[in-house]
Amino acid sequence: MKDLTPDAATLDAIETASRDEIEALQLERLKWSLAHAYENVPHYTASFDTAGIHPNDLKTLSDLAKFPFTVKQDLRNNYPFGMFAVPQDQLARIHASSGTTGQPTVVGYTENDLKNWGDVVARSLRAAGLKRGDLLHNAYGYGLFTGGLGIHLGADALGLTTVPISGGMTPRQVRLIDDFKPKGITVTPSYALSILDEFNDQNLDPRDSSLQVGIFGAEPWTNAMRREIEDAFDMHAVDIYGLSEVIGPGVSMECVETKDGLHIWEDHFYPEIINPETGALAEDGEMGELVFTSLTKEAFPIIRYRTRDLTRLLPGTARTMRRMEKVTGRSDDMIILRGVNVFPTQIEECLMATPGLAPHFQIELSKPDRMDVMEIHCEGQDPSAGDALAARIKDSIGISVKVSVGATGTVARSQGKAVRIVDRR
Ligand code: DLL
Repeated sequence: MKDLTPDAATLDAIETASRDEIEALQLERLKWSLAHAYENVPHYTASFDTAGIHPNDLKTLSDLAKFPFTVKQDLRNNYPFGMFAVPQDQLARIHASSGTTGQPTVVGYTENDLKNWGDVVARSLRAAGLKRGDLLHNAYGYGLFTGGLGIHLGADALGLTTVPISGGMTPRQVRLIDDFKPKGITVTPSYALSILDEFNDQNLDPRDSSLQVGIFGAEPWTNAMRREIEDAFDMHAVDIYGLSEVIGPGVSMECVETKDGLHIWEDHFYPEIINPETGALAEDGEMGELVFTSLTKEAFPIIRYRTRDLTRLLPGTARTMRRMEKVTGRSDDMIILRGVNVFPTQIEECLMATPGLAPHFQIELSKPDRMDVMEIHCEGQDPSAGDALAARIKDSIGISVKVSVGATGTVARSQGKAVRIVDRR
């Protein structure tokens, strides 16, 4: 793999600013953001008033903990445009996330918001090793999902040549990678695996492709999966994180030179970690639920939003901004099996460590009598690899599961976010 470390002279000044400088900027912007939300969004006026707190009460960054949380249900209650802080003639764009419960979460952007979003995504793509003139194959879905158009904005801002292929039509994905010779690919890790299979089906060696870096996000994936993908494509694999409610992709990004977790672009998004049960603030380094407050967003300011994503905050390395560890999973995706908490990423790690199994998997939960049963569907040639996986899971997670090893293609493939859990209980 080539060294893709970006030239230090091309970084934004704030990426290497001192902690004092970063915190001074955050405090100034946080005051603005709280006041903006309070004055323009009835939900925040009411929630701050109920909590007996006013934006002027924020004197230091740690005072933020006195403000109420915002949760997904608040956005649902204000569907579709009730959380917007600007009149419609200032709205340049709307996105929405599909949501599992039917009602989408709607978010909006002003021209300025789109500019800032483009800037943080450009910063992210640069951290992955891309620069002006490089060709980018953007296979995140275009449309209401923030992935495709969000990456596109940043690619434009950085001066890349974008192939806006979106998701789906896998044979054509491979064809265009082979013909156009992109340096980078942006795609969910699970869809990257489908593209990988298609390379093999077309008798093309993915290691011979032009790709030098893959920028993977929108769903959890493990370091074991990183090694698998890096080895299969002979390219770097780096992690990009974000969520619609906060802006979309580009909230945080892993640097290609360190691959040690994701630097949060703290000049636009203020992170906190809380204990998900009590809501109490956790120290940096402690695991918990990630909470974000936007510092610059005009159309859709978001205050102390509970992401339900589990991770911890770590000090800066390649950049001075703090890192978040690779997300283990969402609290919603945590399975409690006969008293043991399990995340799909733990299953992924075990699967990757078991020889003879392909990296595709789906977890089926059922309750044939009174006991919960977990069955892992995966793929391989040799059914005995399934026993090895079950033994490994028993050993490392402590739960007994059924494993069924099917032929290639038996596990549902994703073209975007993978569906890891099918709950039939
Ligand atoms: O998935 C934004 C995005 C697009 C990020 C493309 C990266 C690349 P939503 O559809 O609103 O937005 O889903 C957000 O996806 O709360 C996490 O649970 C999960 N997620 C996103 N990135 C990662 C990641 C986009 N790198 C939700 N690792 C978030 C783990 C991720 N989970």
